[in-house]
Amino acid sequence: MDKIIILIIALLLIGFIMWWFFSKRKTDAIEAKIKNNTQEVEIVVSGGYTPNIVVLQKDIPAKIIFNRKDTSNCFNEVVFPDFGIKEQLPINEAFPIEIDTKNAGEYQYSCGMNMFHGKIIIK
Ligand SMILES: [Cu+2]
Repeated sequence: MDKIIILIIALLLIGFIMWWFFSKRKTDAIEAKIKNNTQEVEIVVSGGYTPNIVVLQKDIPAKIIFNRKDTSNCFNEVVFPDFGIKEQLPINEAFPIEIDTKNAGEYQYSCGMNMFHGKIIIK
């Protein structure tokens, strides 16, 4: 009897871990919406970047619209080292940043202090 209870608890635990892992992954990566040969995605800046991973289509002009809600100095700047982009983010204002999508790959971006990170995947 004890063994069955332990087995059930173990299965529930595994199920919970898998659910947590996959649901988190799913909500983390967002594909940009394509409209009239441009693609756009909004990233909310509040204690981090949400969604944290953005998927863009290669060769379609892309705009990432940062919406900064967080007033902490940490998010004053956003830096895309691979694209040579370093921008000041206004608070409570949509701020579009154009991304060159001609090269597929994974690109990290961060706050000006390199503390908070997000990722762009072009494919
Ligand atoms: Cu920072």
